[in-house]
Amino acid sequence: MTVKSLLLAAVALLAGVSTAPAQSQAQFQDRVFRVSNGVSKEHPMGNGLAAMGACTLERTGGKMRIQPYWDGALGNDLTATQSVRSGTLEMVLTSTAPLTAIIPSLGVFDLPFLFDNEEEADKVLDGKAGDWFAAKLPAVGAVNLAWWENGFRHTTNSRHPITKLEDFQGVKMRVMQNTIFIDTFKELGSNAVPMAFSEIYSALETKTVDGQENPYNNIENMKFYEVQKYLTLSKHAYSPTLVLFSKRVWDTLSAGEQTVLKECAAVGRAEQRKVNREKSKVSLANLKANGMTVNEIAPAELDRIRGKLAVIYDRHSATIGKEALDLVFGELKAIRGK
Ligand code: TK8
Repeated sequence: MTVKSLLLAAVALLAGVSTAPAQSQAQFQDRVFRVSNGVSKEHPMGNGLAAMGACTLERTGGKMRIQPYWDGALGNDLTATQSVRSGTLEMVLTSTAPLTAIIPSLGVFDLPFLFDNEEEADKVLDGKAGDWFAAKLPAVGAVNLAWWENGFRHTTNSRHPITKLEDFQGVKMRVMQNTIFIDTFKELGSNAVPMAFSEIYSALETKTVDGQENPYNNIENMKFYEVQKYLTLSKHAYSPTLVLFSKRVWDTLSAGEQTVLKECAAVGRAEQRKVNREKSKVSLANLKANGMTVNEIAPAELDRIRGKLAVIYDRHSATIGKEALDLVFGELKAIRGK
């Protein structure tokens, strides 16, 4: 080191300015971030978390570890989210639906038949609309690292095939703890019973409820086929998954650590969506192989059901809010070209 550079370093030191190269400032500390899941470890959420965890270990020289917990061991969507908000839990993978009491505008994703396909969902969630919703989370104590996928929801029950609107009449249907889902299934004529995900299997087994609605992967992952005879391919809603991180913990991390988490959550997103969609096809076949009677609803009848549910949009638009509705429907119009 020349005399000149020594003098410059001394001056910088006195001025409190680090002379270390930028990249070494991203000091990675030994971290273990626990993540709560309602599903079991064989679910594609596990593939996403494995990819995300491999990424964080690689990017931090083995310092930052993602530690999944399964089957609601650390709470259900809502209670685990409350733990994340309080800072007693680092992460949770949760559907948006149970959080609408905290952020009402998320209810837009619960509107029946909002999305027609995954491509639309990805474009809306990964674009300015998804960013708009994510920007609301720090105010309630969370940071959304990325949008992952729960998926398109279908209906199962133990009483009879649902082939037409009238078949919903009187069916006791478990729904997520969400006012729009409760209202939707009441409008169809069902007795909507809000319940946490972890309670579904025993409620179906004891006939406390007749049916429930979830993506194929969840129906298989939780073995609902053991206690449900009929699967109707209603595709009545698409559920996004939030990868929520505790803001209290987030604020203790360096900028470098925060960047690794965000970028690795995006790596996990690609893997989780890919496996979720691949597995969804196999899962439907497995449900049939496990004895479920599967039926589709005729297009004309599905239009009739969609028409019946149009009122849900009117009844919940005020709660969701004009800005969220205009944003999502504006994005969908741009995507669909109409
Ligand atoms: C799992 C839940 C589940 C959801 C439900 O934690 O509750 O029916 O579809 O995926 O988020």
